[in-house]
Amino acid sequence: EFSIFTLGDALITFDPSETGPLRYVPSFTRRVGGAELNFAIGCARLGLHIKWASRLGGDEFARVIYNFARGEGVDMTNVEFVEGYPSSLNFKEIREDGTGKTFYYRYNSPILTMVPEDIKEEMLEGIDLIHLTGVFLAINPKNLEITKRVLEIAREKDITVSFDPNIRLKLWTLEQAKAAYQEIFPFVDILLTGLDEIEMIIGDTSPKALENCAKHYEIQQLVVKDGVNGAKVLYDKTWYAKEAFSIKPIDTVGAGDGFDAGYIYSVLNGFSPGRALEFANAVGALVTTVSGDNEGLPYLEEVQALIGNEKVIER
Ligand code: KDG
Repeated sequence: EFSIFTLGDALITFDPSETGPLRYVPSFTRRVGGAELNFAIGCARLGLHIKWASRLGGDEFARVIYNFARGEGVDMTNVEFVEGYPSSLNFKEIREDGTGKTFYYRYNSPILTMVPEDIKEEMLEGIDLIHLTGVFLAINPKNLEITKRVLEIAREKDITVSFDPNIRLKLWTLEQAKAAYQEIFPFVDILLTGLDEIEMIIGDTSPKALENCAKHYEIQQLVVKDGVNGAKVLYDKTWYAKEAFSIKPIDTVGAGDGFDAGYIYSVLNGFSPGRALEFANAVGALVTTVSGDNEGLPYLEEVQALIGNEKVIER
């Protein structure tokens, strides 16, 4: 069994009862979100052992997040409750095409109590891969130090590192994001980025520019996600591409996290680059078919069914 480690903040997600501008939405469904937690749930559903390190508040919502994540099979050993901090909230606006907007109420997240010393070597004992994202970095400038501590231990122990920039311009500026990524990229083996994100970071999406970026930072696999246009990877100086599955999206939030989980599953299981992209595309597509940031994350059989075009017996 492969073991993965991730680190990040969770939110209570409020999904709107109706599509359209948030100001006209009368009611919401209370769910759970957070990029790294979505990734963790995606891994758990695919049968991987996943440790999620985090801090939760001292309120009722914190219990909701804890019980939900634990129920999904996420290893909660490194999750602690901190009194005096309320859980962060995220209200979503969803448009007719399934894309959306995020309205954060995320001012004093419990994860702000985490310090670099909280990252202990033992936490990473037996871990095959560490997955980090830019959301954790965006929450507070000091999270860079925590992330670097994880990366230093990863380097010492020779653990593979994957990273998703997950740019959230509602949490920090592009300049701040770029400065942080510059410090992180040299530690990254697998970069999983949206096409629009890498364009923002390096200002160019031509193959040559991406190849230079991978070379400069010694990134072994540079994966570029482009939604309905599919995904590609620069692997060992060669490009591989796969088109997306055509599926009607209901809620696209969390698709990138699902893609990451699918890609990491594929890497750990030794899939070829083309098969890894196909598998990850399938996970990402399935996420969008269900309302919620992680409810649509598939189990292994569901991914296989989509890829193999198997008929699912409904009744
Ligand atoms: O990637 C999906 C996440 O963005 C969502 O679940 C919550 O907005 C969120 C965040 O920033 O973690």
